[in-house]
Amino acid sequence: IKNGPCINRKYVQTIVDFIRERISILPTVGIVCGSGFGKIASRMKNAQVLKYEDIPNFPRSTVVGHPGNLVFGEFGGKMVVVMQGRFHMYEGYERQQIAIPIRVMKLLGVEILLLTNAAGGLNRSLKVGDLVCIKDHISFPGMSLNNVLAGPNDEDFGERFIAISDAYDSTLRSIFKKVVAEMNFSDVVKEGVYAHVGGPNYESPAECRMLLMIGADVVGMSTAPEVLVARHAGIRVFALSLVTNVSVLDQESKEKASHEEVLRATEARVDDVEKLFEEMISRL
Ligand code: CYT
Repeated sequence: IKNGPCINRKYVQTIVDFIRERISILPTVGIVCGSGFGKIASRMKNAQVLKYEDIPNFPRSTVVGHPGNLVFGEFGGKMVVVMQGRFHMYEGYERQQIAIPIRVMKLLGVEILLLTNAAGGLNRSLKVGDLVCIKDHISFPGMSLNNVLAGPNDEDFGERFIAISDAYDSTLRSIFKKVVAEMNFSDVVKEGVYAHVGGPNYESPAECRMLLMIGADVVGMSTAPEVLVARHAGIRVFALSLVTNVSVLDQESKEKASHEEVLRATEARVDDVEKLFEEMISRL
């Protein structure tokens, strides 16, 4: 196992100091925006923006649909920081670098993290546009020593060995479900297991059949590493997948996944997610 940069307390503190010198807002809630979800921040009040490229030691966004901004502001009556654009290992980052923004959030004071992602729908009951509240995950990189937490452990953040049986906070899921029912979104919201794969290619039909067989409902290339870093540091987590395409299980099918399709599907649902999150945050 290679040691990438050690994302220890000192490394993260330099970033936090840089942010604190420029931003007066002290966030308690963090949001990570998946592909095309950057718009979630559009209703924030008194927003202050830092570009990733202007923050020393911070990774850069390289994927279309991931603008690369940290936005601070008021949302749902709370102080919030939004990551417009996330990092994936397939972009070439050392796996430890995925931890940087989450540890920055921790030192800024974030206690609750909401994550979004674009995902393929494996479960045949899922349709494009459905939202899946994640209750558990299967992470192939996580299980195979491409785990974001592998490497020297910084005890300042958390313990070496952590339980993740309660990673997806049941109280936060209940609050979300209540908001969903009250705002009449019940018919498009489900709950399920997220399979995390390395990417960057979309999954093959045989891979999708396997994922379905082992108990996954949706599949994507993100979220699980950030969840692990957040749980390691004691941040409570809520994660939501948007089904941007229905996974192809049959080689003979003419259907094909594409990033354009993913961004189109997100565009159609991002305002709804923004409203649900705003209401959910107001109840935290
Ligand atoms: N797969 C994926 N859609 C997919 O089918 N990894 C993201 C979005």
